[in-house]
Amino acid sequence: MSHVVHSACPHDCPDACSVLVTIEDGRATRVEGNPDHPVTRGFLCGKVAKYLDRVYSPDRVLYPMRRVAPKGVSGDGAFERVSWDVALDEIAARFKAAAEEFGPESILPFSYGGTLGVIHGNGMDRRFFHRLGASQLERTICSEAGGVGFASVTGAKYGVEPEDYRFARYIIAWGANIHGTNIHLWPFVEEARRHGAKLVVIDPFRTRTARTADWHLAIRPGTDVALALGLMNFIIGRGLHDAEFVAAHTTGFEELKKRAEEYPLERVAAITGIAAEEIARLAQEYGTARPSVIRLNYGVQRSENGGMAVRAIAMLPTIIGAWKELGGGMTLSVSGAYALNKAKVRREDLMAKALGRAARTLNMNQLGKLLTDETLAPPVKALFVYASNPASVCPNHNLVVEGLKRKDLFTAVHEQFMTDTTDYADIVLPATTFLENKELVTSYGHLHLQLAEQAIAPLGEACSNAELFRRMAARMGFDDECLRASDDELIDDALDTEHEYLKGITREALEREHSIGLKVPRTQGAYLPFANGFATASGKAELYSETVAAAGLDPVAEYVAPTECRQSELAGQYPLELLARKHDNFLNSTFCNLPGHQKMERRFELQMNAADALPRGIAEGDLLRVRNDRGEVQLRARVDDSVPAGVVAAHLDWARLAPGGHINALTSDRLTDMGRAATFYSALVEVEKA
Ligand SMILES: Nc1nc2c(c(=O)[nH]1)N[C@H]1C(S)=C(S)[C@@H](COP(=O)(O)OP(=O)(O)OC[C@H]3O[C@@H](n4cnc5c(=O)[nH]c(N)nc54)[C@H](O)[C@@H]3O)O[C@H]1N2
Ligand SMILES: Nc1nc2c(c(=O)[nH]1)N[C@H]1C(S)=C(S)[C@@H](COP(=O)(O)OP(=O)(O)OC[C@H]3O[C@@H](n4cnc5c(=O)[nH]c(N)nc54)[C@H](O)[C@@H]3O)O[C@H]1N2
Ligand code: SF4
Ligand SMILES: [Mo]
Repeated sequence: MSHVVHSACPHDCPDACSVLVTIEDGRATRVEGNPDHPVTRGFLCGKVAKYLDRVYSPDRVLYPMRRVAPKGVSGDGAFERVSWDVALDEIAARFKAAAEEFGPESILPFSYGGTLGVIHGNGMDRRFFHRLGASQLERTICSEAGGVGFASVTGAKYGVEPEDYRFARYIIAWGANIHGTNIHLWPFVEEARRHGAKLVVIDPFRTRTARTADWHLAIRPGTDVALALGLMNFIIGRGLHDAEFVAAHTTGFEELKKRAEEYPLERVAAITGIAAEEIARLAQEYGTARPSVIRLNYGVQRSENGGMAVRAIAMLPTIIGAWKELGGGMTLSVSGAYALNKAKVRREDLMAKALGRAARTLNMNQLGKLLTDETLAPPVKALFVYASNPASVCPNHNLVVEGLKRKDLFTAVHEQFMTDTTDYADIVLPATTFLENKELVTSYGHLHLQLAEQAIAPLGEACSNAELFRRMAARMGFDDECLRASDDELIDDALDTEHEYLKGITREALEREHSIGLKVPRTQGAYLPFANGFATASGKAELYSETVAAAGLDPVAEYVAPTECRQSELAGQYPLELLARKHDNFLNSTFCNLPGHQKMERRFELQMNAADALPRGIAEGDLLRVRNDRGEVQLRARVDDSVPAGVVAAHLDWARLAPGGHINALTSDRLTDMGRAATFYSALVEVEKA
């Protein structure tokens, strides 16, 4: 007897796939992409197609564990199995002790993208930590610079939906590895190309997307502001902009025109490393092709000036009026359309109950600093990690490890596997995978809200995030009713809104239909988010922004070189720009430990251009030392055409699996110009044979 359950993938990926799970005798025997879902269209990525290897892996953490060996020691004998009661009692006791001596803000929750689900990723956990009065985590490791930059022009994270890419005739993938990180957009791009669309990729790395594109421009990292201003200078100079749209829907065009004039082709070529003729050709084509769409993913904004880069790029579709046409405009994220009642789910008001005010906010990108800074008051004495692997994914890794090793720091980790982070945990708690949970799943890449049904019972003693924090609340003696809410009640709270985009979407409707399109405004079926105005206070796209000026930045846009880039003083010592990228077949640090997934990747290599390898006497396969002031890593040389001269690239993996040290030992915890986000792609290194 087998049956099929509708689930949805809540991993940190724009595609948020509809997943069909076949169940036989209580065991999941097959996962597939739902053929009826308008974006999933019957296939899954290579990572999740093999998801059952993860769910039923012999390495799953299935019981609570307590450390018996010193921190940093892992493997057999490092932990002993304990009961849930013992584990929760110990956490509660340590939390109470920390709160008594240093106040509850000495406790820090740390979570990110293990699950983006509404109730397990951002639901009961928030309620619990708000009620506790713990420090708040500034969750800006991924998308905040771009989010702020984009909204500074348009007012909200709305954008072209994937289904409409088929209508575009000019597509720019700008810092967007569609093939690797957003595969369900690809069939729509291909459909457009069959109808004559041109695909241009702007990326320093020759990704799979770049290799299959019509044109690849290998831009120098961190110089996109200059390219965008240069393109606008050309477009405005030739009168290719849409004067009518600009007049009706923007403010600050004259200021922009003046600023752009400071970016003539030759100057932009010198900054970006792209030939002047190519910039002119791109401007001419983009300025005249209709409809045109820019897929801007998050690559551009992992640079120190990433907020301004996204702001400048967001002006392009605006000045040419691309937003007016079906298949025209830009997509960074469409998450703004998910107007759920987040306040009701997260209950920030509970902080007042604990503290009489809002708790302080600590930035996740600077975890190492936070844990080692002796002046921080109160200090962080207890850390609760869930849905994240900070000892792998955080920049300035060596400092993170130094902090996690602190003997007086208590660390609890809720995980599916023993990871880099559990290597420093005092207590490890077993977490479910998404097949074991019911969940409300949004997306930052499409407009279909989904309800994932629980497909299988939790394995071993694993429990979901929401259940974990219900249990924690009870242990701490919190009697608030909202801390006992069931998964269904949390879903109902999220859907409790009058917002027009969610009209008629109830839990019952989702249980019946599994996936329901958001009720965004449509004209003859077409969703054109900014055709008739923008979501800013003025209703206009702000090419000149007082808010940006108030943040101490140029109110229009201006190229400011990152502190670590080839034009900087540091470049004398460390002349190469490092891109510490994601693997196409892992999801950040997720899947790195699974043998079947490992087989799909070449790992622990440094990709470099012959122009940089030859003068250093480096040949393919050589063992290399890659270093800067923060750390040193050993990797094997791979000399190929993936990167231009002056750029080297490596990939994120698990620190505990990296034979020559972890790549994030080289990345910086400096923050971006907007949004206080991470700067993974602004790091200089030097390379030599080991
Ligand atoms: N397979 C897979 N899929 C994933 C993930 C994964 O790890 N693996 N991660 C998920 C997550 S968390 C996210 S946020 C999304 C992100 O998805 P993407 O936004 O696609 O993320 P990145 O791969 O960081 O960056 C995209 C591209 O930007 C390029 N880039 C770097 N610096 C610059 C620059 O200065 N200018 C320009 N123009 N390009 C630059 C990089 O070389 C990279 O190819 O993907 C999600 N999907
Ligand atoms: N060098 C470098 N570093 C990077 C990046 C990069 O491109 N280069 N990308 C950055 C980006 S964009 C992001 S978003 C971050 C991502 O950083 P993280 O959000 O930490 O992402 P993952 O590495 O996927 O780790 C998620 C962990 O959560 C666990 N998990 C999954 N589901 C659940 C659950 O339901 N409950 C619990 N308790 N645990 C669960 C998984 O087993 C996994 O170990 O990494 C950042 N770090
Ligand atoms: S990781 Fe992304 S592409 Fe893969 S199944 Fe999940 S949502 Fe789909
Ligand atoms: Mo991310």
